[in-house]
Amino acid sequence: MTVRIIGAPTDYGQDRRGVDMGPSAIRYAGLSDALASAGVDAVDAGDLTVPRAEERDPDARQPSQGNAKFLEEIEGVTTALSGDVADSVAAGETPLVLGGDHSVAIGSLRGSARDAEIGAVWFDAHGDYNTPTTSPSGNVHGMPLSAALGHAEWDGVDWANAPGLREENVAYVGLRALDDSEREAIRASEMTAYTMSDIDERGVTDVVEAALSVARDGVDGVHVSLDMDWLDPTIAPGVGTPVRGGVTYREAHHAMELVAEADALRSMEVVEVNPVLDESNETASLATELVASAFGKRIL
Ligand code: HAR
Ligand code: MN
Ligand code: MN
Ligand code: MN
Repeated sequence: MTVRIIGAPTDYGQDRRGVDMGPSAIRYAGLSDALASAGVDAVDAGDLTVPRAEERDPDARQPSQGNAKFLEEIEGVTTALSGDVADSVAAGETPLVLGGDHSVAIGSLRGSARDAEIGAVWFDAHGDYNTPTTSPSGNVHGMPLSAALGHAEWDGVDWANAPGLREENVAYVGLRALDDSEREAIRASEMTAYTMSDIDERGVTDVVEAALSVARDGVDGVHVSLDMDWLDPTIAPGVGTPVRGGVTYREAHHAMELVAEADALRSMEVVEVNPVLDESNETASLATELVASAFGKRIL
């Protein structure tokens, strides 16, 4: 397997500067060694060019963009990203996108689904299912799934849709922080949602196996989206929106090992690493370890 590393150093999707340094922090933490330890060949495509947020106005938006901040900038970043992801898949590689905040998923999903039907497993504390209308914050990192699924509020925002992704093939793992309208929308959707309570009751093996089978059912491959705030903040402090009660180190590793075992990985992203908020780059370091497990690293 050849993995193409694509850095997306963007922080337009949320309010806390520093997450744009995520790709550097993850590489510095030893990503290429981690991938080598998984036995895959890695090609580093470098970073996308992203204009600095200080030079842009979050409120310079069209009425059609609702509450969504920096939507034009996010269009630029995710359009470039989706092209690179799609080209990488077409070349027979497995793209690994380094965020950046979770708005990059709009580009990863659209690119991964350019010529295919895909599913997605969303490892996250959050639902990321708000729309420009329902979002309490206006931050697009809380909206990528509704955008990719082409919800009505995104009509006319074609660059954000991933037509090859259907709700029926989306599974959440580890949810624990939803807005009220988001909770209702998830309940009304065809997506499958496993919360932290499900992990408490059923264990991580059962939950992740179920999520993977939902995602891979009848599709060409699976996109794995790993938001580092999925993990408990005691082991992953370097994120912009930490939520207590996340998965442990062992649970996270085992979940990623199950991803590798499923042998359905088409594309992956690891997002929300913010080195400014981190402690000695430990969140970035953990990200590299989890990526290695997802790409097949074994203890023995
Ligand atoms: N739901 C909240 C909002 O829409 C918080 C979203 C936080 N999202 C992430 N990504 N950190 O999962 O603003
Ligand atoms: Mn997220
Ligand atoms: Mn999150
Ligand atoms: Mn295991």
